[in-house]
Amino acid sequence: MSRPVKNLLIACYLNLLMLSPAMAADTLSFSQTMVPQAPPGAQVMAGFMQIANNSAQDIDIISVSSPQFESVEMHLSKDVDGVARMLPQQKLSIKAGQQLILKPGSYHLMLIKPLKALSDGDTVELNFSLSNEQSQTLQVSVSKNRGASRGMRCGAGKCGGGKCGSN
Ligand SMILES: [Cu+2]
Repeated sequence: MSRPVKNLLIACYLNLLMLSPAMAADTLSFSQTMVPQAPPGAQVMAGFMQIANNSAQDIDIISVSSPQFESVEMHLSKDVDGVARMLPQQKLSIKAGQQLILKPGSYHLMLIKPLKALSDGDTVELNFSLSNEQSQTLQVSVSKNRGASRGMRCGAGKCGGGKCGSN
């Protein structure tokens, strides 16, 4: 390898080193976040969002928690033999530079047993633990029915009180 090329490579490498603190910013970025308001007395709420992995490595979300809920699970809605089921996921994997969409009928967060009732305009705090040992916090506002919640309630087989299809 000629010396000029080698020097150039070293210069590039040093540049990368200097850039790395900026790149150490959040591993995941969140957009289109939504927690639809649930009917009074509901014991579960859902969280939808787009999650982009900004890092150069594959990332798993290994757990999610919220100070406002007893627990948070990661679910995948799926048709199993014609029946809509929600399958708990041990993790949500997002490949380097890719994104994962959490939406009704697919992957979503299941917010279980709110410690107090949450309605339109309240904020839900979600804490994500990642496979790279980082954790990230996200604030999502609870929003009134935007259509998605209806599909969720019925599609998920959670239509308590004969409410399914009535709205
Ligand atoms: Cu679910």
